[in-house]
Amino acid sequence: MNSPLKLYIGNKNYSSWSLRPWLVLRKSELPFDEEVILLDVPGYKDRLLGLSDAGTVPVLRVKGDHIPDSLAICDWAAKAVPNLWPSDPADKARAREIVHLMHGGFEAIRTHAPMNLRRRTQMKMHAACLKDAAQIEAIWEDCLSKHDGPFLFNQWSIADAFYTPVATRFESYGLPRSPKADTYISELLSDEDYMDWEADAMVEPWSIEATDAVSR
Ligand SMILES: N[C@@H](CCC(=O)N[C@@H](CS)C(=O)NCC(=O)O)C(=O)O
Repeated sequence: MNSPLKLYIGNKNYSSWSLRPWLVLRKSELPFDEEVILLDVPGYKDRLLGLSDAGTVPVLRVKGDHIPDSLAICDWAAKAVPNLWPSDPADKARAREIVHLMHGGFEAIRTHAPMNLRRRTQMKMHAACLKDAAQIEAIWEDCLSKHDGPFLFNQWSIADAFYTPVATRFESYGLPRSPKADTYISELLSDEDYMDWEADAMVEPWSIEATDAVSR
């Protein structure tokens, strides 16, 4: 039987916004179907606009409704299932703050180090990208220093989902990181749900040349 939930996502190798709510739905243990909509192929935008006015993935179909936007989908899941946000009110506030920072900012790391799970390079990175990476590392260090770990607020939360695609960028582009940040990155990238996504990404036959060619 089809699930009442269906998550439309972009190519798993490249779509960082899709990875975030996909991880959250996995952690929620709500059953859901998924469909990859290939990005940057002829007609892809019309397909996306057929799902939502935003014309982007991810989109979650809940029965007849379509919810676009990674954060809106995560919030929908957090209403359906407890503990996706930290339970401590101050932790929840900080988690929301750093999720909003990621959702609306860090433009340079997104532009100069786009998610590309198959990529490994040691190229010289743009200064603005390194600045974003250092700011992200400072956020991680701050949260990890106030909690026992292994995640930003002890238990896995939506905040960790939002920073998992960033952890992949540290790996793909060899971004410098402190030992504490390195341990956190390893934790995120050895998560079994993330590894399922990554395994699919590794065997996807499609590539987006413009993203593969990103250089400094
Ligand atoms: N703010 C949106 C951003 C979504 C987004 O930009 N998704 C990209 C894929 S990672 C997309 O659909 N791009 C298609 C396009 O720009 O035409 C979210 O959080 O979901």
